Amino acid sequence: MTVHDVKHAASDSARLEAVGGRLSRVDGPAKITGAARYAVEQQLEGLAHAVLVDSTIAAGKVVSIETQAAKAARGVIAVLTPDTIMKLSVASDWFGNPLAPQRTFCPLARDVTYCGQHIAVVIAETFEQAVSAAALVMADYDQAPALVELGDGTAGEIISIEGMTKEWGNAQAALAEAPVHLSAVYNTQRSAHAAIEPHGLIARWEGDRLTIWEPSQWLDGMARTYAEWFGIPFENVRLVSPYIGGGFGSKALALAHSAVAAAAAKMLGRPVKLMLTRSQNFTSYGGRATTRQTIDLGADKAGRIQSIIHRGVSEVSLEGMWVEAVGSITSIMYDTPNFSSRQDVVRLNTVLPNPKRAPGENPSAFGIECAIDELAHELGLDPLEIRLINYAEQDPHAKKAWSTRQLREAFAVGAEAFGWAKRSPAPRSMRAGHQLIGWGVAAGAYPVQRAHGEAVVKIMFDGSVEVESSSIDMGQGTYTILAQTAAETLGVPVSQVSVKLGDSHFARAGVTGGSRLAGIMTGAVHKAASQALDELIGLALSDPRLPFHGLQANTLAVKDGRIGSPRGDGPELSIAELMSMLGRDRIEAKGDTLPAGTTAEERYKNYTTIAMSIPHTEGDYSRHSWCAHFVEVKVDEDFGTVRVSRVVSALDSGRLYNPKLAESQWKGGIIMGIGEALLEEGIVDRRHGRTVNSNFADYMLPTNADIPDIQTISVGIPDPHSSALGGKGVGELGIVGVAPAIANAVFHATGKRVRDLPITLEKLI
Ligand code: MCN
Ligand code: MOS
Repeated sequence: MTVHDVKHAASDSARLEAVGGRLSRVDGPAKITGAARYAVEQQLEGLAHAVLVDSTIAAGKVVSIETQAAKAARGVIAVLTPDTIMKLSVASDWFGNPLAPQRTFCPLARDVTYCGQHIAVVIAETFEQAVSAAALVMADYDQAPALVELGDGTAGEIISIEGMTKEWGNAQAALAEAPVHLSAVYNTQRSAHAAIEPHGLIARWEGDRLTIWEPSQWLDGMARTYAEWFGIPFENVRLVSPYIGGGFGSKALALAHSAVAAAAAKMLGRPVKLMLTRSQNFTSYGGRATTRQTIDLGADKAGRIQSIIHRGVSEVSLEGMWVEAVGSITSIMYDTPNFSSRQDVVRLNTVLPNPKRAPGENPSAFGIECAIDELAHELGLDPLEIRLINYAEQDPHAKKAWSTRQLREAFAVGAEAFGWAKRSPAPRSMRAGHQLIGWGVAAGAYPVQRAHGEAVVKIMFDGSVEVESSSIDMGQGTYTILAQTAAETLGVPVSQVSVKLGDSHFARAGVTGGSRLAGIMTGAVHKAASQALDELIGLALSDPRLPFHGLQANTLAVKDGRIGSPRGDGPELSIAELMSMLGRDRIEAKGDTLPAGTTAEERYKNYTTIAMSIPHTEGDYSRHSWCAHFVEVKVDEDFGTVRVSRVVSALDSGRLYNPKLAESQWKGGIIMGIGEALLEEGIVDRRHGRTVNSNFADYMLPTNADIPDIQTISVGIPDPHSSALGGKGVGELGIVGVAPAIANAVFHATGKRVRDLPITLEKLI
């Protein structure tokens, strides 16, 4: 290698490693070699194993629980029931609002509200002994009829969610006057998160200090919940979650099984490990709720929308609240002078549903993006053209300018790459032998959710850099983008940076949800690293023993791990040499993005609740990520089997911190959308309210053979209103709009409009 080659190679790797470079995951080798240790792989002295016993009815009372045989079984330490497990305090909600503080919380149920609810737990010396003894626990029930179906005669209490009502103009009158009408009902199914790593935890008490090893999307929020359950100070709880095998929204909260394990550990004075079985991962916590939405569209003959009336409903459990907000993007996709949207929930004997990747936005897109396709067909317009005719130049609901909206570009670039111009408009007009070919398009959006973040950056004596945050990486790429941010800000190679995440004793972080972590944490690390660098440069300039002292320079720069004049002339030292000459073992800076004057209480709230999240319409702008999916399907004319044969998606997530990882995120979302459109469905037995396909054999997920080549194209531009470094959300955007794009393609292929997901073959033949 010549000097020129070395310099060239250094600048290539600097580009790769800087923010915006396509660096491969820095945690990849640890995962591939097995060195990455997941939370519940922790080996502890004296560990006991807990196995849960679940209700086999969906509604009624546990009259008695027979535990004698289990207690007498080999290795059993204890069998706990609702009568014998310790009672906890009721924890506050996502916003930190206290819930029924006068009541106690029993994590094992006597009054059963869903099938699979935990009613007892067996703790034994080994896992096998606990499994075998749990099978000996027998419960007697007084069974009541279960409420299982959204919108049928057996449905439970209907609650109107007033805060989600959106109205402007006069939607009813405008609909009546519009020359063109469309009215349709769209249904989306219950679906599971299906993360590879199951839920579970290890709980250990030392006096009144609790350590929990548990996969978690929100260490600080979960630590707050444990502290409130057990009435101990927040600081006494430590959550550890260095790697996570997927969460998709399900791992943000401590759940009933978490409370059982922590209570058992306290009662027994031993660390306890509790893992949910694969089947319990379908029944112990909710997936995406079943939804139904009715859409009425009124338009003029040219296809301009005059009115949208939207009514949505989602299922919820008898206790607790989770709203799958199906009207969430209905109000922003198209320009309309008149609009009305309302949301209800229906209480059923089901487990409390959870957020799952783009909760609300995803089913919301299924309604509006199918409806606009139906309207286009009725008017003989191209589905792309009708979207441009109704293009919203500003947020029609908030009446604010978009921060950035590259959706027109997404339509244009996506259509070009897909070859949309070659589409023949009539349904059933494209085929290859026995296969009907359909081309469909749909758009999607996801709001930019923001909050404040905190990070610690340490420059060490040997020139290495450590970044610490209690935020997490469940596969999105947090380790990598934070290493890139620190490396770029400090001017050191990524190989010198180690990022430590997943410990609640590190600098605080809020929930990893709403695709907000990357924007928040790159901002916090950039700030902390800048502070550390300023300190380093300040020391280097002011210390008379150093060669920079006589230069009278007012600043220095660090490049490739070496500090010197920004012009590249004069003396130069490695960071390690500089630290040694300064006699320092580290320079440490804690940076946060909170406004000056933030109180300690607000700070705590910012990280342990979602009460301080900044609305996406704050100030002068409405902030969202945008996308357009173009899909080709092949439908077998005789059998009705649907194959997705091509996907081209153009997406606007603003500036990308790492395009390689962002593309992988988008593709993950698109694959999940294909599963939702064609395969996934949590099937509930209507007689007993029991989930019947609670395993990976019967719950259909897309595998490699179901997934075609997916092309993703970034059309984003830096958005200064959305984050410190100009990025918008990536993680959830990809799934939004996939299912309607596929449904629209299936209509184009077959002439059949399927408005109920998943689109299975019996709906087509
Ligand atoms: N990114 C980027 N440029 C941006 C924004 C993000 O390059 N402007 C890339 C980064 O690699 C970043 C990743 O995309 O690590 C995701 O960033 P962001 O959109 O901020 O999302 P979060 O980090 O907050 O991750 C949460 C999000 C959510 S809410 C769900 S649900 C989801 C998702 O991420 N669950 C996932 N992606 C997942 N990916 C995996 N592998 N597993 C899950 O459980
Ligand atoms: Mo994502 S569903 O907001 O964790």
